[in-house]
Amino acid sequence: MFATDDTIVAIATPAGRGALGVVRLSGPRALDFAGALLACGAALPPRHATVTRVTSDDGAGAVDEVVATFFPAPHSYTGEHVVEITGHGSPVLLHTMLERAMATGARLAEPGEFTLRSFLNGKRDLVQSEAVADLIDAATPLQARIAFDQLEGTLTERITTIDARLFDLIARLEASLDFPDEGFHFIEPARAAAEIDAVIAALDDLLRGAAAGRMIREGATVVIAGRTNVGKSSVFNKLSGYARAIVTPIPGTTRDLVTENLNISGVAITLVDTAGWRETVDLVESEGVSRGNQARRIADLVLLVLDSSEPLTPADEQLVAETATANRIVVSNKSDLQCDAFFAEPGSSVLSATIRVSALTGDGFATLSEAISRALVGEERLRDPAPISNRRHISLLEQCRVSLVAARDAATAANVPEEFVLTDLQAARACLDEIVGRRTSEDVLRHIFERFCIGK
Ligand SMILES: Nc1nc2c(ncn2[C@@H]2O[C@H](COP(=O)(O)OP(=O)(O)OP(=O)(O)O)[C@@H](O)[C@H]2O)c(=O)[nH]1
Ligand SMILES: [Mg+2]
Repeated sequence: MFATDDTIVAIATPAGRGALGVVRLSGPRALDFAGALLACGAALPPRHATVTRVTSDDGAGAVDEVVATFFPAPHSYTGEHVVEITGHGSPVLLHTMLERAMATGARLAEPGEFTLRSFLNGKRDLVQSEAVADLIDAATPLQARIAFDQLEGTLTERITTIDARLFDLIARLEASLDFPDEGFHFIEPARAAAEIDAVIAALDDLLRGAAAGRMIREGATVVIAGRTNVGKSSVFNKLSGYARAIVTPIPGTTRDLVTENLNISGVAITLVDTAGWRETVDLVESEGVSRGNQARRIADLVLLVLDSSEPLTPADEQLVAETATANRIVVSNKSDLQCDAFFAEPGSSVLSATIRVSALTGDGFATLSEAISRALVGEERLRDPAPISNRRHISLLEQCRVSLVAARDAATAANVPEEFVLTDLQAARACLDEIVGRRTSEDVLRHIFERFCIGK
């Protein structure tokens, strides 16, 4: 099991120089160990910022002026005694404090160990602990908003409500089983089935936004595809905001995959430019084309670029057909040029659904950006993000749903003993317990907290 009886220490601010740096101690002896460093000793009034100094090794002088704050258990981040010492953000000074605290007996904290302790001490559940890491890792304001909502307990509350309904149902079924001879049912099977259906509906409501939530949390891969010279790299550069990829009038300019990380309406996107699609005997180019094909297959969204100044070619048509079932936006580029021939194409329904842009003038790019975020996440979810976004939670909720469906079917079937219904309901509850961390294996906990930074 995890040890929580010792006192841990870490630098809580990022590596490198900064205006301020924080060393944090947590555990039963946090105050003693901090006191050994500070000119004021352990005389830190609770929850007050105390201006003091860090003494030099020999105790004769001082090495930094700091502000120290003592948060007595249980009213601290970890639920244990915590001391935070804020000094100047010099790596040398911060390491001096760290080493001195370790020499006195504190142990260097593992990644995420402060948050792990807060979880083990019941300060926050597993969903909220994971949200701490998500909040720190957030690359867009939308990601941060979802993480903060989860930290505040919105998802926990939804799960707790569902759990309470299951608990109540299980209690009534068990009571019926306890008094078999009376032939009295605390809950009739049909009533139980209806209640299980209501819980399934609540789960479905939660799961409805899961794909969008996951996309916002994890980010999406958007691949630009098209035949040579349609302006893929030009579109890529325009979306990226600078001339990242080489653009020339020569077909076959791009050979490799070129990637750029962007934030489009709050969605973190890895945008990928690919080699123009064509038959070629050039070894380098054909490797590029094959990498482009692979990228297209794993994309969350394909931007298929066409050149609206020219009639469609067989290569265009083949790509249109190939990407028809993918999540796709057809972009007709070069809208600044004469494009009569293109839009006069007979019978091509694709063309009526294209977004017209000009990578040269920037025309149509606002519409394109909106279309990208809408295709990935949906308009509604951008305004009101789903409460659920983490794969672990989603997969456990799906497992929970499977057990509930089995329980409902058992409740409605003739001659299925109530024990069967109960077993499935208990399995469903176990999934919910695992989400919030009431019943989570040590391995899973280790895995979750490993991704935290040191000092959090
Ligand atoms: N007029 C006009 N020219 C454009 C536009 N977009 C791209 N071009 C030109 O089209 C040519 C090809 O552009 P690229 O962006 O290199 O095209 P690509 O699809 O990446 O080409 P490959 O990498 O060779 O497949 C260049 O000469 C660009 O300047 C546009 O919107 N309008
Ligand atoms: Mg290119």
